[in-house]
Amino acid sequence: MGRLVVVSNRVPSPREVAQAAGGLTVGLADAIRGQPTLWFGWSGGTHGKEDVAPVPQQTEQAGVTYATIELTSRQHRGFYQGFSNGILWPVCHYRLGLMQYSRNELETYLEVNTLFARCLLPLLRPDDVVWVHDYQLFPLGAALRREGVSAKVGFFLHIPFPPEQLFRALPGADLLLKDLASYDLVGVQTEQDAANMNEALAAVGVSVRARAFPIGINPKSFAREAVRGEKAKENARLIQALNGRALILGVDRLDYSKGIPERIRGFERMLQRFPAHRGRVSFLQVAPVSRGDVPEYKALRRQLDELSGRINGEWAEIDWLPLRYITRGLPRKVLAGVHRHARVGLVTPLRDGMNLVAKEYVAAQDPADPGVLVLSRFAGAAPELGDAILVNPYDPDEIAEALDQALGMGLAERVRRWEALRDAVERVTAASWARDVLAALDGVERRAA
Ligand code: GDG
Repeated sequence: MGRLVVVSNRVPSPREVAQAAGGLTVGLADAIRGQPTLWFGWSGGTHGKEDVAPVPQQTEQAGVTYATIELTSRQHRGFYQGFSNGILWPVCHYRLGLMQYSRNELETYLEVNTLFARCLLPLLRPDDVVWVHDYQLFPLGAALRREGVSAKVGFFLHIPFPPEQLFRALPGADLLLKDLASYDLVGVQTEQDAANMNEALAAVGVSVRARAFPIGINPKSFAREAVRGEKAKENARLIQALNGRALILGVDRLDYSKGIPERIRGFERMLQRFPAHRGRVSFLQVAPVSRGDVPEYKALRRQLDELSGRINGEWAEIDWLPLRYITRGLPRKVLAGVHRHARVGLVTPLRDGMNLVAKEYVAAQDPADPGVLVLSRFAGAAPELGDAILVNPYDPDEIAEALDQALGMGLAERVRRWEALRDAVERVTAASWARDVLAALDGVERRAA
């Protein structure tokens, strides 16, 4: 295989890659190790010169060349905040009603994809293999072909792909689907996503077919972090504050797809219906703020501030706080340690491409005394993690019953379920995911441009 060219909206800094934080970075860091790689994308910065084409800034570290461009603030607003996060994100998460469609933003989205293609073009070599990531870049393959690129180009969608009828309600959907025809390989997370996308592609007469490549984590390294993290001083303080009470843990970017208010209501329903847990459990929700400048995210934050305040006001005792809610991110090691200490991992997205947090919770457990995963049926991870307690996240009673079941579960059943989950988490890792996608891309016939 030739040089690997990774394209993603944001390019992680070399330091982020070295520390290998999220699943995507870990997977790619493993895949690119020892292989000449160019990583291209947006720097995260903006410039004010509308009429000047940006020049990629390049840095090199450990065999990887990082090439980034800046966008104007108009481009950033329309492409990123607007079309990517205000329109495509809700539609792909089955939330058509939250889409704030604007034709102007669709145009800026297409414009920035063309800009990416033009800026990447001079950096490409004929034998490169290009791997494009995620919903910000649906049209990039077609834009590269228009610039005359004949290299193999693959695409991977990290978020769900909704049913055909839902996706095609998005103005511009047919255009995005037709652009997918320019890729030599289209990968999605689950068989359901592949079926949905293939129905949509067939409806617009595109012959390329999507295939499922579920993403994984690096379970061994997360388990090591968890053992170290449980001993970190932040965790000693948490354990002391819990004073022997069982910990229920939620960890999500503050995003409406993650079902955080629904989950908190499920926890409250548990307190109402199962009084034995009052005073004996504590729920910690870690929810680092993300996309804080998109209106729906601001509204969600207000809603959560109010809900968490009301629940603590109503249920707390002078020596018991039912809910801890943190909108800052925690260091990865600390977080891994908290996962290990949690009796229940509560992962209830309304819809999620995969959800790496569920896999991280499993990897972090103590094999001799593992906790219980409560997982939404609508996470992409659910088909692989069927030995969790699966719930419908829209039903607070189902969440309450699952929490009660999890908190009361005996050691033998916890171990049996956890061993099955651990096998699943070890079966597909971040590295094997990246290898599988690249092997498939290597194996396909180059399509006509
Ligand atoms: C997208 C798709 C798909 C979270 N809070 C903190 C923190 N995190 C880390 C988690 C995990 C990552 O962020 C989140 O990954 P998820 O997969 O759960 O969710 P998205 O960010 O929505 O990711 C998703 C994924 O892409 C990969 O394809 O699975 O479906 O939506 O690694 O641990 N990390 C630290 N502090 C925090 O407070 N350090």
